[in-house]
Amino acid sequence: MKRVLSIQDISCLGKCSLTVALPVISAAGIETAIMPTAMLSVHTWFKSFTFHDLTDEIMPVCKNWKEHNFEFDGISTGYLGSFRQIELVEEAFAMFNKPGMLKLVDPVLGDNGKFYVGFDSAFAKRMAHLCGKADVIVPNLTEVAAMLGEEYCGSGYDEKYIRERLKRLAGLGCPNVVITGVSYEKGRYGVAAWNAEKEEYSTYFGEEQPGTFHGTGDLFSAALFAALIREQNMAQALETAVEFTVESIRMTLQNPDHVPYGVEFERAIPCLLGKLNLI
Ligand code: PXL
Repeated sequence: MKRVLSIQDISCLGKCSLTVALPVISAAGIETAIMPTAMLSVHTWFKSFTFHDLTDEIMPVCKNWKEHNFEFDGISTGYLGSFRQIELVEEAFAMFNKPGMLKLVDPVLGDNGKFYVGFDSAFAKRMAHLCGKADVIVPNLTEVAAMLGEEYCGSGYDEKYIRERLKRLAGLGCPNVVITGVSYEKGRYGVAAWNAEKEEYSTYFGEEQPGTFHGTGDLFSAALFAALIREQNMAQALETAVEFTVESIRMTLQNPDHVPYGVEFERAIPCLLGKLNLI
C-alpha cells in the first residue's frame, strides 16, 4: 500500500484541512500519515475559534519517523499558519525526498479577493517560494494574485489572463500548476492547468453549483493528490477531483438543512471510488 503524509492544521469540527484529507485519501486506499500543524476548535471562517500551535512538534515527529525508517510516496500541504511552518515543510520535503515522491502544495491564503485572518502579502510571497519546491500547486484566483503580487481580478478575466498566470506561476519553479475556481462560460466551473515540461495547457469543467461552501478547495486538493498517487495521469486526476468536489456540493444541496461551513463529501465517496476505478 502506498503511504503519504498530509501536513496541515486540524480544525476539529467544520470539515476542512485534515478532517477532509485523512478520510478522502484513506478511502482511496492510501495509507495517510498526518502532521497536524495546529489544533483549532473550528476553522477561521467562524467568528471565534481556539488555536493551539503545534510548530514545535513538527521536527521531533519527522525525526522519529526517520528513526523508524518511514518513507512517503507523496507529501501534501494545505493551511500553514506561520513563516516558520513553511520553513519546516521545506525541511520535511528535503528530509523525506526520494525519486518519484510527489509534493503537492495548496497555497492556502484566502478566497474571494481577501486574505484569511492573519495572512498578508509578505506571507503570500513566502508561500510562493514553497510553491517553487512542489511538483503540483493548486491555488485559487485570490491566491494566484497574492503570490504574483497582483490585484485580484474578480470575475473579470478571460482565458488569456489564466494562461498567462499559469505560466508566471510555473516560473516559480513548479512544473504543474492548477488554478482552481475557473469558469469561462456560465454553468461550467472547474480548473485550468499548465504542464511546464510538456508546455501543455488543459482545462476541466464540471456542472456549476449554486452557493459557496467552505473547505471545497481542501476537498479538491485531497482528491487530486489521491488520484495522482493512484497513478492517474493529470487529465484523469483533474476530472476525478472536480467531479468528486461537484458531487459533494450536489449532495450537500440535496439536504434542506445543509450548512455553509463544510460539504457532505462523505456521501460522495462512492463517486470518488468510481472515478478511481476502485468500485
Ligand atoms: O479551508 C482552508 C482552511 C484550512 N484551515 C483553516 C482555515 C482555512 C480557511 O479559512 O481557517 C484553519
